[in-house]
Amino acid sequence: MWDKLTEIQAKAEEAAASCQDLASLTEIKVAYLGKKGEITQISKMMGKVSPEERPRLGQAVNQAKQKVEAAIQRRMDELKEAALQQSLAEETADVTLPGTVFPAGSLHILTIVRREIEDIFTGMGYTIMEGSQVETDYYNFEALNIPKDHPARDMQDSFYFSGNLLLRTHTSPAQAHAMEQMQGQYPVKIIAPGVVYRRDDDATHSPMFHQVEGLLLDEHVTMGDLKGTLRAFAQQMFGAERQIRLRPSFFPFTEPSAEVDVSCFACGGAGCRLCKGSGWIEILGSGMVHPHVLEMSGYDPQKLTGFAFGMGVERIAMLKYGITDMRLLFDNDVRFLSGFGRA
Ligand code: 2NL
Repeated sequence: MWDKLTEIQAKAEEAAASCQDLASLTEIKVAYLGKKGEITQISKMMGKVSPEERPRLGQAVNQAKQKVEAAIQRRMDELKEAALQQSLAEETADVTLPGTVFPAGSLHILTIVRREIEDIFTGMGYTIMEGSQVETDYYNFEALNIPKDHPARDMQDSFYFSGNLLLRTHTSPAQAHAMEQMQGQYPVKIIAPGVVYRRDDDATHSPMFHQVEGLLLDEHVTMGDLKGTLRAFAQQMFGAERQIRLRPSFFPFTEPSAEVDVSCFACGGAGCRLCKGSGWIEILGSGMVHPHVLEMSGYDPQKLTGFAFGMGVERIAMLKYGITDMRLLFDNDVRFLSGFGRA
């Protein structure tokens, strides 16, 4: 039996070592170590040897098993490695094949334009303030000098939750909060971008739209500072050659107030269809902060002055990118929205 065991082990090791593929290696494993395998058979004959010899034979059978298992494993590793090396040598990748193209998203044009406006003013040292969309009557109207009988306060014109709470109709309340928080300290130099709501819905009005307002409070701030600041904005937004002009206007929260026009960027000011022959295009409203607004927010109008302005992001975007129908901005048609590139 001893000789037989030695012989089987040698045969098995030799078979494993010379085996050429994984399938026959599995067959070899079954043939020697399987349920009816040759080595298994020997271990089943244990009863036929004398009790004294049994432990030694048991040990020898186990050792033979381990050796054969190791030989099979070694050969398996060799065959797998060889297969890998062969596939690495044979397989080539065609790097000229077109890859899978995933549709890339892009920013909404209003986001692009809002960021352009923000970048221009942060470049001039302004800080961005985002207020909340739900406001009280006080911050949306009262603190901005909008009297109780003003038409904007009508239910027809604003979205109310209750008598006192409404969706902000402009971003000014964010600035009123900021002034109040500053507790009379200055300078205040902020812009307030964001969404606002009004009860309008037609070809040129959306009930939800976007504004960017700006506010500068300090000693000795003049209308000249206002004009220089807005000219710098207009030139960065619409071209270095642009000029601006101020026309008298009215807002409850500024005095004096002015509409701001930019020289037409389509015709350079000569007059064309875009500027309706005038050479000028209205882009925003502005003015010197009303003394009463300063007072209500804790500032002394004898000590300091300030300017403020506000613009509609939709209007700026439509002008700059030649969009003729505002509804395109809100229809979510990807064929339109993806036309502005830039991710
Ligand atoms: C427009 C005009 C404007 C302001 C907004 C403002 C804010 C505070 C105090 C004073 Cl806290 N003024 N904002 C001033 C003038 C004009 O917006 O046509 N917006 C689209």
